[in-house]
Amino acid sequence: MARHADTGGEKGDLCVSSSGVFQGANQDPEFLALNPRGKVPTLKEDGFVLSESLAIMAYLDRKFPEPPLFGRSDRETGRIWNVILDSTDYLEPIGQRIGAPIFMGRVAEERDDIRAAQKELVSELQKMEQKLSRQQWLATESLSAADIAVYPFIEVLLRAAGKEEARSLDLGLLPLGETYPALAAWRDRIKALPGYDKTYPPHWRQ
Ligand SMILES: N[C@@H](CCC(=O)N[C@@H](CS)C(=O)NCC(=O)O)C(=O)O
Repeated sequence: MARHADTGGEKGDLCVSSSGVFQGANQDPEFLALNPRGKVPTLKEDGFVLSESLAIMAYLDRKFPEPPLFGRSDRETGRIWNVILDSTDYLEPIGQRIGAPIFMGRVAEERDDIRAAQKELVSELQKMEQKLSRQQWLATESLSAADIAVYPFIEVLLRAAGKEEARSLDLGLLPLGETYPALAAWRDRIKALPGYDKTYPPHWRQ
């Protein structure tokens, strides 16, 4: 079950349990002993166990300070957290209102709420698009924890948009570059990072 992954090649390797999570391996007693919520990522290092992706990122940043993921100055750190919290408090819940019904085959039942969430999503994505048409990364002049935290929300949305269930919704997300060229270019920059392939969920390749 344990799989080796890393944070982009520059922060050193860590061991996360990820393969098999969607086949139920995260409910193994061995895994639940590490993380009773049965969630990935979960990090184990010489008996030290940590869950929650942001906590793991903060830990790795402290352990491998170069390049810093949480900023080189007070203002950078503030901006990075601003982007992270904007995404966890707003973008992620909006994305879930759209993605969950698609993945769970409940589009017909939840169509009204999906439509409402779609409007909110467009507003969030347009803000990102405007920002990324002026700068390469979301919070600072180089890759930061903000980009790493936001990226999976975008990727899950795109995966949902590609599902048969999403066809009737006209989400306007595919191809991303047509509506959001700067966001698409940012996504390409993330995908080109060293180690990206190792972080890609194995079951998404199937
Ligand atoms: N807030 C957590 C979310 C973790 C999470 O939801 N992980 C998902 C995969 S992205 C998971 O483990 N799902 C398996 C399950 O819930 O059974 C974090 O950022 O680490």
